[in-house]
Amino acid sequence: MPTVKKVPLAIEGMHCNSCASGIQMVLQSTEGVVNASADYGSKKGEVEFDEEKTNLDNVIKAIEQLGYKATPSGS
Ligand SMILES: [Cu+2]
Repeated sequence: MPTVKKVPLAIEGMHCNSCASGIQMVLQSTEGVVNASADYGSKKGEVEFDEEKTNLDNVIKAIEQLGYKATPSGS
């Protein structure tokens, strides 16, 4: 049974809407990620991933490889 976890993210370093859609695209093509979104205006994002296939560290690393900084946000 898949265990999907949803984590809100605070994302630093985005400077336009295409940054946000770039992050979104890369996350969505990352193994184990079920759904992802990023929003330039609010500097926030959200990722849903299958805990059996990946983990939050991998998701954050994928964002860092693009040159942005992501931290899980409380709400
Ligand atoms: Cu940009």
